[in-house]
Amino acid sequence: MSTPWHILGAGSLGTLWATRLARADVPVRLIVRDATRLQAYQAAGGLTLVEHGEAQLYPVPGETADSDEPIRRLLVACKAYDAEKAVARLAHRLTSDAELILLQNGLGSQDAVATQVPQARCIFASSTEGAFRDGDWRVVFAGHGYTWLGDAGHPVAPIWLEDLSAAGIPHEWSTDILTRLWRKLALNCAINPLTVLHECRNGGLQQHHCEVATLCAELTELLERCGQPAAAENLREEVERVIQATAANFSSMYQDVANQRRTEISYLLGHACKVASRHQLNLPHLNQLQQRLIAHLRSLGLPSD
Ligand code: NAD
Ligand code: KPL
Repeated sequence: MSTPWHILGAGSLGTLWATRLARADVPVRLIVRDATRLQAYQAAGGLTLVEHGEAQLYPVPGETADSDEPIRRLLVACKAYDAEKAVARLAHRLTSDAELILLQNGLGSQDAVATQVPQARCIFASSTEGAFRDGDWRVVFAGHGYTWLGDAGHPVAPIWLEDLSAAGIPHEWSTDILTRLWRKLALNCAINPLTVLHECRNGGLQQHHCEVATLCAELTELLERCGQPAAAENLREEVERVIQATAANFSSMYQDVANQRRTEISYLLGHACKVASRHQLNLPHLNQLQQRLIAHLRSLGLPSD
């Protein structure tokens, strides 16, 4: 039997991957938070994927971190702020040749996870696929996209990419995954906080053209200073293009705030400001944006980290 995929986190992306792998007869196990969640999961009978309006149930076996099967291949599908703790609970089950695929948005959580599991190979991912939960253990496949995977320290692609091909998960092995993650982080920093503060759709930022341009100039400076010149190229033009192309959408951070969910601010704007200060780079507008966003989140009673 081929190596099983353990999926940590039964949320939107975790379910999207688990169900497609299971559909292709790839062995999959779902790791849920605790015994209570496991009981609820077993009562539901599996994970449901809703695609093109049709729901299909996949009876993926579930377990908790306390199960004792060794883990060789782990998809970490938690939010960035949960990843380090969630992986720490599994560290004792990882084999000496274990590989982790880290699906988190932003930067910072990947290094925190890698420090927890020095024996494992950590592969970073950046995804433009979109999914959301419309019930417990149910996910709607909302936006087709692509997932780039890469390992900054080791350019050879892993053999299990063939499982992704079999499962119809569009992907590409990337030798510049850090550049991709920094570019996405910069886009998210230029767009998402402003949509929260101005309470608008992405397209609403066309009324705040100067503010966006000033942020892009500071983000460009940051990317160049921290050794990511390729991620800095024509950033403002791409931000403007994304604002136009996604004008009718609400950004992911806007949606988190509107649904009173914790945001990933520390791994996006917070990470950018932290790295800037490490490089003694003065970026006043980016820092001010972070302060405004933190104050706004606190005023709503939401975590600001
Ligand atoms: P989600 O909140 O839907 O799912 C995360 C899941 O992890 C939750 O079910 C949570 O209960 C679970 N979890 C947390 N700690 C756990 C633990 N210790 N043990 C077991 N389970 C645990 O999140 P998501 O939307 O799937 O996002 C995951 C990551 O992917 C984020 O960084 C997000 O920014 C990124 N991302 C999401 C999308 C999307 O469309 N949803 C698209 C691109 C990138
Ligand atoms: O990725 C995005 C998000 O909503 O998180 C966009 C808006 C496309 C860029 O910031």
